[in-house]
Amino acid sequence: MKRIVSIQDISALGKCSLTVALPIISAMGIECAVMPTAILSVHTQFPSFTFHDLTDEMEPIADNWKANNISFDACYSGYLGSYRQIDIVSKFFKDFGKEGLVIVDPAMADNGVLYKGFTPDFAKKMATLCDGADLIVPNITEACYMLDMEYKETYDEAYIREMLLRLADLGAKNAAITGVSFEKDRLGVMSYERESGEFASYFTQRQPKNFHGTGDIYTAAAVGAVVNGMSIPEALQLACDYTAECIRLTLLEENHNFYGVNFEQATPYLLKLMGK
Ligand code: PXL
Repeated sequence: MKRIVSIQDISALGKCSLTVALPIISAMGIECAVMPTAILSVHTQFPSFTFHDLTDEMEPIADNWKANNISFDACYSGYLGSYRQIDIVSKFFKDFGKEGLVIVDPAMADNGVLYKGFTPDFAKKMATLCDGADLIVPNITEACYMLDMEYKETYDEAYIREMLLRLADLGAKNAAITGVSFEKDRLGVMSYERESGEFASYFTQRQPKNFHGTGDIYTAAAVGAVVNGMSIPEALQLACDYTAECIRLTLLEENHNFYGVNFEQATPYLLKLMGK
């Protein structure tokens, strides 16, 4: 069986990071190991939350995995809770990413602003983690913070293409930007492969509302799809379709959560997309 390690926080309630990565990757028939970066009562989009940093646990866990001869088909990082974690994850990728894929989701911002607790300096340091990655999947806001580019609400394809080229210059083999929209009712992803110089894009019907945690769902599904043998553009498409379906199902519920989407009941659709 293939094995992925997901490096991000546990928001104990809130349907993001590890509480979505684990079930999604498991449902895709892949073992999912976890390296928790912090434990929060709820994610930081709630009015209040507790936060317990787990930086000190990460190196001992990695050392123990080394002692136990563990390897991964993919290592992927999401929400990191401290500056030091960026160096720890960078070393982790060097140690464990040689035989597998390295994927970075620099989960730290959306809608033009950084999440609570992050600074522009943190974003610059996160950019260093992209060097050598097989794939990075920032949204537009995260890309702007990492690249020092102006955040625009309205933009054209040239703006996204320039952003992708600059993301690739950070050292990533493939760069994808999520949450891209060139037409009012279409939303999706645009990507760039450095070696071939090829761009790809994929859009689905834009759902009438945005939800928290969708970036984490997107990345988990994309990583699972690549590890299951899809090409990166195919995996980015699958993740787009799956995330859109999660939002659609959420909106069917009258008193739906504000904090996360119905990814659970979209599982049969995810498996259908995987051809299972
Ligand atoms: O979904 C991104 C995310 C992950 N983890 C934590 C968050 C957020 C977004 O706000 O607060 C703790």
